Amino acid sequence: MFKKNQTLGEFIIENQTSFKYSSGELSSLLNSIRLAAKVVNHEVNKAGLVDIIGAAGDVNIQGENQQKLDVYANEKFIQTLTNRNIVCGIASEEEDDFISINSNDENHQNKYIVLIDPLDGSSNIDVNVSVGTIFSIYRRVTPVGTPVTLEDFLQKGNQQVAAGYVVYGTSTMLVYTTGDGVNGFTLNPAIGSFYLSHPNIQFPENGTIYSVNEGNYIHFPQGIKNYIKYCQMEENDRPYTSRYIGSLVSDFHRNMIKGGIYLYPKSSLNAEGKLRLLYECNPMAFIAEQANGKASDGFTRILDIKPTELHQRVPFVCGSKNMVEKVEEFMKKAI
Ligand code: AHM
Ligand code: MG
Repeated sequence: MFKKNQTLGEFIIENQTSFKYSSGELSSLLNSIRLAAKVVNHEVNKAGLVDIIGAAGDVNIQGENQQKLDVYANEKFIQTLTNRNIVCGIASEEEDDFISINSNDENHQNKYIVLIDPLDGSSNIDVNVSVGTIFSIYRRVTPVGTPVTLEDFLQKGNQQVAAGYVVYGTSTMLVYTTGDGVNGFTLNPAIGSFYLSHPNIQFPENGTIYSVNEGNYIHFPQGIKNYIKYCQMEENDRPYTSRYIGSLVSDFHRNMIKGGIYLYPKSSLNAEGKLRLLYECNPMAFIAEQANGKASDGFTRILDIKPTELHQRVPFVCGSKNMVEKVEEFMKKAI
């Protein structure tokens, strides 16, 4: 139920009983992500001042080391989750290997693991364009109290218990799902609290926006080329509008609200596409499905792909249901 002026903290507590494994543990975990998001947001907002207070790698006038924002965000999320002692493992797009937490402590009862892309689209920071954080939460599959293993992280996306993103845009928003719809919260920077602003977000079934890096057109598979031409054809509600920020979270967020499709296909340059299955595609696919949208690699449901490695890449097509199905139709025809 939509309550006016409800904060994210209140929403998490109120809804924790509807979660199927009902436990305060997931609530604490979401609360730590909320905290890390605020810390990162503060730093991202200062990005334009970098030349004044010191460039990445420099020492600023206060004698503190300046860090690149993606490294900073990575550290902040890992630090918050580790300090609060609520997860047993973390994998990050910024780290080569997963991190096992308290792996030598037999009394360690934490069940959840987190996968995170701490600052996606970070090449956009220098030009003051929105970036985002993406997270994904699973229950471990190995026994509680033992060190986590790779097996805990290589679960299919359909096993996610929660996923979300933070978009550091004109306003900062946190959008997440625990498998019971998608809700969005907007940060009030004066108070430092997130407020429920977008309850029960739904992808329109059809859309008129397509988001793809068309500069790579020549390298795309024939099915994708045909779909792009279809988007540009004058017929019914087409030609569609083309919008590509080059920041997955922002492109996805706009498409989910207005109706549209995001595509990062494989190409003759990137044999498996560019986006990472575990840190980017699975969480966005889970959110999309929870909002009545769809996510596919062109042929297969993203959430049904069995991962084989931590940093695996997959082609990604995600957005309004009917648009994604259209792409799948074009892909099948072009085989
Ligand atoms: P990153 O994880 O290195 O930031 O890359 C992911 C980003 C996405 O946010 C974005 O949609 C895509 O890369 C843009 O790639 P390109 O510049 O090839 O279009
Ligand atoms: Mg990324």
